Amino acid sequence: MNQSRVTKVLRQMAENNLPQMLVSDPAAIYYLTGKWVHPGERMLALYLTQSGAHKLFLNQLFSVPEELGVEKVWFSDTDDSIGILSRHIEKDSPLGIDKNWPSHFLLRLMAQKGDNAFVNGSAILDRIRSCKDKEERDLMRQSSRLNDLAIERLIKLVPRQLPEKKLAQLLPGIYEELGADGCAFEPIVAYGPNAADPHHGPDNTGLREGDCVILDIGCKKDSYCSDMTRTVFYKYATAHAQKVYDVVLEANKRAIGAVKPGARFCDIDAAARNHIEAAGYGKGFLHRTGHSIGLEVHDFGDVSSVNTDRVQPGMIFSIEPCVVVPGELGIRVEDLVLVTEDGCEVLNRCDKELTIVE
Ligand SMILES: [Mn+2]
Repeated sequence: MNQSRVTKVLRQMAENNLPQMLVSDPAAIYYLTGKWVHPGERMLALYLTQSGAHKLFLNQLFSVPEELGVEKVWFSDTDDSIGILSRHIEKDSPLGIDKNWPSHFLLRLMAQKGDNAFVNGSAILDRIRSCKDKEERDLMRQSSRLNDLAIERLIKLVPRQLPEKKLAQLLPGIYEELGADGCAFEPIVAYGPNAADPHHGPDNTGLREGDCVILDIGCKKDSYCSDMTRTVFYKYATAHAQKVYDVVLEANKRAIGAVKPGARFCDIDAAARNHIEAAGYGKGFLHRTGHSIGLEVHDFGDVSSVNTDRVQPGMIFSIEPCVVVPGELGIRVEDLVLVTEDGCEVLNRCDKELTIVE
């Protein structure tokens, strides 16, 4: 167990009058124990209690180190896992539940422990995880460094004129050569009009001169995710494409310029969105400006017009304004930023000025 993280969680639980909590999200359990368990459909839960008698409930099929620093309660596939869990939960006392715990577990537990007040306990861990500690900041830097190197290699391969799918298929090999632990998500490779779909799945589309090329890629390194987008052009960029590119790049820079402790996420979103709207492309900015990232590509918290939370040092999130023009093109420029004491550190150093590859 990572004692300093567990202590932070217990302190926040106390402030929220929560004596006990079940953590079931594998990423949150990794965050607290340093061990990944991917239980599939089987039950997995870390029980945290102010009494200090924490317990990890897990199926015998999964192995964890002997010295995990927490008592283990094992069960088999034929045991009543919820019945075993419920015997360890304090009666008449509120219980925090993970927001993503499958309802078939929760409903059975509620039926057995009707006297407990069940509350969403995720906000506590989500907020603690949103501010990365020193170790995590270094891991996030390393992951983004590898992603910088990977996208530079991928951009060099664009002139081969491979279909989108074939170019995307080269990425896992690049990550492996660089020492990353694979893709953090399905890479997006989109040419020309396909780039107007923000989540375009790479297909057999071929590359034509004048196409924009969106590359939205991320790797994992030591469990931490990177995520970056660059849009380059093959052979030439039309005057309109250049204009749109300038608008998106400036929106990216303005949003990054707005990142500092105390700023609200919605203000950062506005810094990008207002610029794009003023340029007349507001309808083409289809999504929020960014999302938090860490152990998961989309961690809790986003850079959107409705998030009035204030930014704090240690938070890491993406800045990824876009403009799509259906039938013609899509432009997105995405960097990860780490909030510092007086501004932010941009984790991606790969060039983002308009690039034409030949
Ligand atoms: Mn992203």
